[in-house]
Amino acid sequence: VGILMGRRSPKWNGKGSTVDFQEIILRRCYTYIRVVQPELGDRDCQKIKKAFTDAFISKDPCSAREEDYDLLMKLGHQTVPCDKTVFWSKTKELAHQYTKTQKGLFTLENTLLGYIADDLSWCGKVGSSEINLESCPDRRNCNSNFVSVFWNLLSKRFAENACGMVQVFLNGSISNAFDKTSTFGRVEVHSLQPSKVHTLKAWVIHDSGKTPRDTCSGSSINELQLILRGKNIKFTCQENYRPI
Ligand code: C8R
Repeated sequence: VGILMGRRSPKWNGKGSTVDFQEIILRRCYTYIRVVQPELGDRDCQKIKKAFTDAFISKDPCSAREEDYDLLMKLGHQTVPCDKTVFWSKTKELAHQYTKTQKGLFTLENTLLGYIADDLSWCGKVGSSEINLESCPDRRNCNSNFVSVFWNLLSKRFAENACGMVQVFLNGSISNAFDKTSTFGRVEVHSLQPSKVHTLKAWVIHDSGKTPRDTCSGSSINELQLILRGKNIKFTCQENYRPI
């Protein structure tokens, strides 16, 4: 053992599936529908667990398609009331604090499927019905991995369904508060429906103690403003929301 029978190096660059993935999604599903959002009404958590697992089990982890998640999206469908959608980019903690104190607001993690999947990792392997605990592909291996395709799809649907005034928390302590390669910049902004969304309100947040690196008058925010102008959606920007 040791030298001749050492551990093989992992196949993929990303970390393996979360241990107890199925138990975790089942438990989170029940917590969500019973405790977090009982208003949502009846959902079949066993079915949701099965649909989620069936989406990737036995499949090539680098060939995920949106269709793989069709049934899961159907079972997890949820509407967010107008004026209540909150997006974020590189400000996850802060956005979650905000939706915790301002009741009724929703980040994607405040919806059932976002809540279930937050911070988890998952993939399978061809020719096996097991979850891969060793490693999963990340962006270095392929774009069409199951985790990326899931978040892209869920984020797209979340933004397409938004209505009224929507908000976004951006990080002013990094060089591009609006990053067009992020999920927010690449997927969500472009999925907003001008027929439903009248205003996007951006909050540019500076970490106290750090020197601000981007502001409402910086060029990245200007880029965001131009995209919204093209869609006929009003844009407002404010720095440093504080009462949290
Ligand atoms: N959104 C995207 N990705 C999400 C997510 C989510 O709600 N929740 C988690 N855990 N993740 P980032 P971004 C994971 O770069 O790219 C939605 C994914 O693995 O700080 O702009 C949400 O509605 C993903 O690769 O932010 C939000 O508005 C990283 O975290 C944007 O998209 C993304 O982290 C945030 O995506």
